[in-house]
Amino acid sequence: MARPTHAFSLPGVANLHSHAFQRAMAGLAERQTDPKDSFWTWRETMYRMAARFDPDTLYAVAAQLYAEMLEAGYTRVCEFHYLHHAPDGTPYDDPAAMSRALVRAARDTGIRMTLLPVLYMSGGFDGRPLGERQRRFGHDVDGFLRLLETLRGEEDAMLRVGCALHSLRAVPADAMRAVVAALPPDMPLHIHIAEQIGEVQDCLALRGARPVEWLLANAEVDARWTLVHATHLEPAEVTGIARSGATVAICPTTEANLGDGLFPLRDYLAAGGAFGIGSDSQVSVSPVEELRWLEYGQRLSTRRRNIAVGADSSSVGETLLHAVQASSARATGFDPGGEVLLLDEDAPQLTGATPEDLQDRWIFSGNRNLVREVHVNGELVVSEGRHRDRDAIAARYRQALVKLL
Ligand code: NGQ
Ligand code: ZN
Repeated sequence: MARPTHAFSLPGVANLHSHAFQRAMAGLAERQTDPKDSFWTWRETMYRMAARFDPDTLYAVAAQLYAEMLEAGYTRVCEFHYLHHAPDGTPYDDPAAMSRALVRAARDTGIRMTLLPVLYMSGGFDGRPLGERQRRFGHDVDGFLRLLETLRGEEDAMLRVGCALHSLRAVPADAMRAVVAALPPDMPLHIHIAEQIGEVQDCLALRGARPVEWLLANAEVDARWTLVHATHLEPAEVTGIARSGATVAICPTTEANLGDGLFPLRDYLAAGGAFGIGSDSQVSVSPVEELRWLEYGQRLSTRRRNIAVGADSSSVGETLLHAVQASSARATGFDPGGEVLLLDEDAPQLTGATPEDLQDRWIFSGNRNLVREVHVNGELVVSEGRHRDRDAIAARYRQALVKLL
């Protein structure tokens, strides 16, 4: 099918950070168990959910999620995948079984995937061993590199394989160096970096520097790197990331949901930094909502309006969407192009839309989904706002959820 050339068409959006399995717990961690509930208590709930998955349920949940992503306008996803082994830590007969479940979900739904197998080795900066619930995440360096090599054999127009380091907490410095040195030079490399104040303090105490500061000093951070949740930054770290050419993956709805803090977008844009967005914990699966809250967070904290604008445009929607497009190829490893959305020209809130205001109207005119068609790599995967296999995928998801819950 030809690429639509149309006044209401826009390029598809890259989702730079996803943990697919967490789709199954969205909305199920919103009851206070202690007045001090935090990211760390949420993480215990998340680990209980993570322990229940097998390749079949992971496939069903990921397929539902990816169909939702396509309907919302995400056309490529970086899957930050660490549920590698059986719950007790024993590898599956096929050590790549969980990875393959995710790849199959992406292929069946028609979303482009950058699979990021995650290296996860220790339970904290002090090098303590993995906790019981973390065992299924773990690898040694050799086993991890073998997994990457196996999966690279599957690459094609719809699949790229990158590499993820879970966090500085979970990857000792020497393992980080060994893995990075062994990677093909063009491979995308993602890491969770500075999401919580607690990890910034632990990093300072045990490595003598803040996480971003430490990474910039101890790795050749460049355009192949994506720093996820670079939330807590000193001014020198803001300019350091911007100068390195790395992309920051900001996940506004998850960062709000988990009480992380606010990324210093205004300073980062002023420094010329690259960024993209991610749906991360899947409390929202919508590029519109991520971008809107990226801007609104800044408005709430500065008490000003129209913050995310650059030298090229005074439009917030255009600036945000342009930035997300500009970082996409480096962060995902896919060339640009071949992913097109068509917005609903009959939607009342797009009445009289022009190329100048279409992007602002898409992002800032409410919650009705305006995506009518989605084309990925020559295939029509969403039409009339519905994924081509929406009903069958949802039926399988419901069965999986009954098992998981
Ligand atoms: C994750 N998610 O790996 O799923 C993390 C939580 C951690 C987010 N940071 C676990 N949003 O960081 O240890
Ligand atoms: Zn994450």
